[in-house]
Amino acid sequence: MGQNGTGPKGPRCIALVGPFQSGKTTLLEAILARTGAIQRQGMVDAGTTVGDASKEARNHKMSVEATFATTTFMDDSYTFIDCPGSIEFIHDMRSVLPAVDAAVVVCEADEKKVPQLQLILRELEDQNIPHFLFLNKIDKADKRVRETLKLLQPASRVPLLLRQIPIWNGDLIAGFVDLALERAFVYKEHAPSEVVDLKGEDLDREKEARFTMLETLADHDDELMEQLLEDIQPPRDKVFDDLAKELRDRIVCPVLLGAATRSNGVLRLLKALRHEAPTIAETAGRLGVKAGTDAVVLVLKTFHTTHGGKMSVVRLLAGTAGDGTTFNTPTTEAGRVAAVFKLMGQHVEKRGQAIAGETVGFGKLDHAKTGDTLSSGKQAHASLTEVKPYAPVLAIAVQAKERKDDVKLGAAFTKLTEEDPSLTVVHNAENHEVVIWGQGEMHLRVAAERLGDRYAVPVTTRSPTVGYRETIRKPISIRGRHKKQSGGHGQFGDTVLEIRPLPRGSGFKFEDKITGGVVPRNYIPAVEEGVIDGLKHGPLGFQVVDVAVALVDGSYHTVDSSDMAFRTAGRIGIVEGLPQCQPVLLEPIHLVEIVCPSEATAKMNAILSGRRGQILGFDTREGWPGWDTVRAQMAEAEIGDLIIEVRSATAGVGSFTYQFDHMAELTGRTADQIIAARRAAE
Ligand SMILES: Nc1nc2c(ncn2[C@@H]2O[C@H](COP(=O)(O)OP(=O)(O)OP(=O)(O)O)[C@@H](O)[C@H]2O)c(=O)[nH]1
Ligand SMILES: [Mg+2]
Repeated sequence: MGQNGTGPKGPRCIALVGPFQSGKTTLLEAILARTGAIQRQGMVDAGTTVGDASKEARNHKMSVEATFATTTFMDDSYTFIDCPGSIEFIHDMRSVLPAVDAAVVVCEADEKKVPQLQLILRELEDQNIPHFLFLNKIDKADKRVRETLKLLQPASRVPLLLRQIPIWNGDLIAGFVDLALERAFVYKEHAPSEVVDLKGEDLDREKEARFTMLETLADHDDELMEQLLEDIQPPRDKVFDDLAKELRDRIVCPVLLGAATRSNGVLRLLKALRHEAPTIAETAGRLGVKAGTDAVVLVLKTFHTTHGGKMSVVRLLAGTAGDGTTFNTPTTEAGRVAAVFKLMGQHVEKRGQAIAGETVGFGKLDHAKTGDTLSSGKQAHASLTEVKPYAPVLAIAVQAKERKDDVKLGAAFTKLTEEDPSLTVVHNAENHEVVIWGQGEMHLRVAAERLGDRYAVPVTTRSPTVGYRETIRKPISIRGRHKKQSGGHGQFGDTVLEIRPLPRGSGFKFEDKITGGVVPRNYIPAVEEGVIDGLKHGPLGFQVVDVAVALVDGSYHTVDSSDMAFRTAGRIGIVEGLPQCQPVLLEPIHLVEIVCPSEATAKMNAILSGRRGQILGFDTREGWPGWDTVRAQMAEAEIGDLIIEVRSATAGVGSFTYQFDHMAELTGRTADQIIAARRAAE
C-alpha cells in the first residue's frame, strides 16, 4: 500500500502517550482542530482542552486519566486516546494499549525525560504495539535533531528512524523536509504547512539524511539494500511500503517533528497514521480475535458519569453492535448495551450502531470491567489480554467528612476502583480504618478529590496506621482475681497465670496446666477468652504478640463462679501482669526492592540509610540496561512515603515493591515517640 493509496481505510484507534508534560493533550487538541472536530484549538494552561476537561485535570494542569476523542480524517473515523504521562497514572495507558492500532509517543528533546521515555517505550515494546515518535516542541529546539535522536536512542530497543529533518531559519526551525516524500514544507501557524522548493544546502542535507533512513530500512530488506549498493533510487512507493511494513513489524520507530501548540507537523502525522498504522484487521489478528459474525470488544476504560450512569469505553475488534446487543465476558453475562456514545472528552453524544474498528462508549454494561473481553455470541470469546496494575506504593486512610455519608462512601469506593483499577481499597478492621492504596501522592490526591467531586462524598485523609505490635521480654507469674459481692448473687473467679515470651513470629499460645480441678474444666475457655481480650491492648497501647500464657492455678466458688467471672479474672491477670514483663514495641520490617536508573543508585542508598533502612545489596536490573535494583530491609513506618523521595530523586521513574519480612523490636527515642503518639490518640 503506497502513500498514494486513496479511499477509506477503516476506523482507527491511536494512543497518544509519552513522558509527563510532553504535549500529548495539546497534540490531541491540534488534531481535533485540524480535523474539524472542534472550532478552535484550546490550551492546557487555560483549561480549555478536550483532553484535560475534568475538574481534577484542570486543577492540576495535567492529565490524570485516559481521555477519548473521535474525529474524522479523510473519510475515516479516528479515535485518539490522550494518555496521562505521569507514571502514577500509567495504568490507564497500559490498559488501552492492547486495543490500539498504533501509538504516537510524544516526546521532547530533554535529557531528563529519557528514563521516562524508556519506561513508556518498554510498555509498547512488551505489548507489541507499533509506535511513532513525535518530537514535539520543535519551536523551542536548541539543538540539532540528530543530536536529540542520539540522546533518545538508548531509550528504545529498535532504531529511531528520522523521517523528517528540520529547515532552520537562523536559530529557529521554520519547516521540515519529509525524507520519504522528498518534499520541503514551511510551517504555518494553525494551518497546513506550505510546500516549498528544496534547494541548496537543504537539498544536500536531505540527500544525506534520506540515505541514512534508507540504510536503516534496508537492514530488513535485501532488495532495498541491493538498490542502495548499486546506487539505484528506490521508487517512492517502495520506500513508503517499507516504512509501513517495518513500523508494523515493530523493527523501527519512525520519528516525526512538530509543535503541537502551533499545530505544526500535525497533518503529516495524520497522513503517516493513515497510510502506515495497522488496520483493524491486523490489530484483531495481533490480539488473536477469532473470526466469526459475533461482536468482540475490549473494554478500555470505565466511567461513572454523574448523569448517565456507567459507561464502558470499548473498541470493537470484530462484528457490529448497538443498542440492545447483549455481551458476555468469558465467565459471566456483562449486560445489555443501553446506548452507544460517540466520545469527545467529557462530552458524549448518542449515536447508532458501531462497526469493527470503532471506539465507542456503551451504556449500562453493569458487569463489564476495564480489561474485559466481551463478545455477543452464545459462545463467549476467550480473554484477549490481561493488564494487571502495578503493585501500589502509597496509601492514605480515608473517612467521610460527615458520618451520614458512610454508606455512600462504600458505593463511591466501588465506582472509584472500577474507573481506576490501579487503586485498591482495603478495610482494616483492627484499626477501623479504610485505606486507599495507589501509585503515588498525586494519584491518591486525585482519588480523594474524585470522591468529593465526582461521587459527592467529601472525605478527610490522613496517613494510615502502621501495624505496630508489642511483646514482652521477661516471664512472670501473676494472680488474676475477680471478686464482687454486692448483695444477692456474687461473682468469683481466681486464676494464676504464667506469662512468658515466645520466639518472634509465634503469635500466641494458651496452655492449660490445671491439676486437681482447682479451676473447673468448663471455666477454662472463659479464662482463655479473658487472656486474649487482655492481649488486644498491651501496656504500650498495641496488640501483644509472641507470648505464651499458662493457667497454672486458681480457685472457684460453687455459687458465685461463672464464665463471666473467670473471663474477667483472666483479663485482670494479663492487664496487671504485662507491665511487669518488660514490654517492648515491635515494628513491621519489609523487604524493599527499588528500581531506578543507575545514575540515581547512589541517591537511593542515601535515602534508604536516612530512613533506617538496611541495604542488602544492589545489582543491575535484569533486562533493563542502565537501570539498577537496590534491595533493603526497611521499617513499615519509613516506607510510608518513601515513594515521594524515590520519585523526586529519579525524575519520576523510580519505583519499588515490598513485602513483609518480620517484626523487629524497636526501642529508644523513636519507640517512645510512637508510644506517646498512641497514648495521645486514645
Ligand atoms: N513551546 C511548546 N510548548 C508546548 C508544545 N506542546 C505543548 N506545550 C506545552 O507543554 C505543556 C504541557 O502540555 P500538555 O499538552 O499538557 O502535555 P501532556 O503531555 O498532555 O501532559 P500530561 O498529560 O500531564 O503528561 C503545556 O504548557 C503546553 O502548552 C509545543 O509544541 N511547543
Ligand atoms: Mg495530557
